[in-house]
Amino acid sequence: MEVIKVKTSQGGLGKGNGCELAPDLIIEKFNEMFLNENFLENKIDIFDIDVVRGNIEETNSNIYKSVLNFNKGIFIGGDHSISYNIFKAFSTKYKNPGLLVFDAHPDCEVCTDIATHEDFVRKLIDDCYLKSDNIIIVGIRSFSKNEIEFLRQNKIRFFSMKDIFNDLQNVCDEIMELSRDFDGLYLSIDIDVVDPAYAPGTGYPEVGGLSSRELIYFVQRLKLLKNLKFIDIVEINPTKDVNDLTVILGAKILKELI
Ligand SMILES: [Mn+2]
Repeated sequence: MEVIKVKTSQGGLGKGNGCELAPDLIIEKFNEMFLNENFLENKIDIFDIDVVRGNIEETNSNIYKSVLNFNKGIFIGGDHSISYNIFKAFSTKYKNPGLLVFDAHPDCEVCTDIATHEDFVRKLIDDCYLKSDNIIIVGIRSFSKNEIEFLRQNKIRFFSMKDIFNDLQNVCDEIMELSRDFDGLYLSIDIDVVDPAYAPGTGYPEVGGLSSRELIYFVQRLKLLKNLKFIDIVEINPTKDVNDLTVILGAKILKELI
């Protein structure tokens, strides 16, 4: 499997500073792990996207151009704004591309000129790279009025943390069913979907989230989807981490995904 490092926090509005350190540390922990839970020893080929310090436009255009070269891959960020350009490139490859996002937040704030980690989902829709029917958001539990209005107006499907708590397995069944409709599926995992008790190393910790085991459960099922082509893991911030727990969780997710 191709693993692509995207070492930037330029779209993280300051809160993401430090996320650029995550890819190298995650790979380091990954390399210390043995078999995954399916008893497989999985190998990865590592690539790096060229990040231009202090120049988000150039960084973004490098992300877009580099991603066009991949047909499958796991991207390790980085702040969540990277998903904008990765998905934009991904969307050129499919007739009916879908986005499945795990996140504590909908990332649907009113858009800025350049995508940030607070508005990339809305911007993908506004810029017509993503149909609002083709997005599923999972695990949200913190949102602004603006964002809920946007989700409702655009009839965007979401499963809140409350829905998941009530019925984890059925929610997962439903997500699997919905995800099969797309000819290409992109899975984006913002680590803040996990409870900060398990994943403290992130910019906007939100209590009441998934346990690490619950996220692993989702990941182990979702990876069985044949149309799943692109994945990203974002918003891990080693400078805010405790005992490397969040970095280790990132490495574990990577291990289970391959
Ligand atoms: Mn996010």
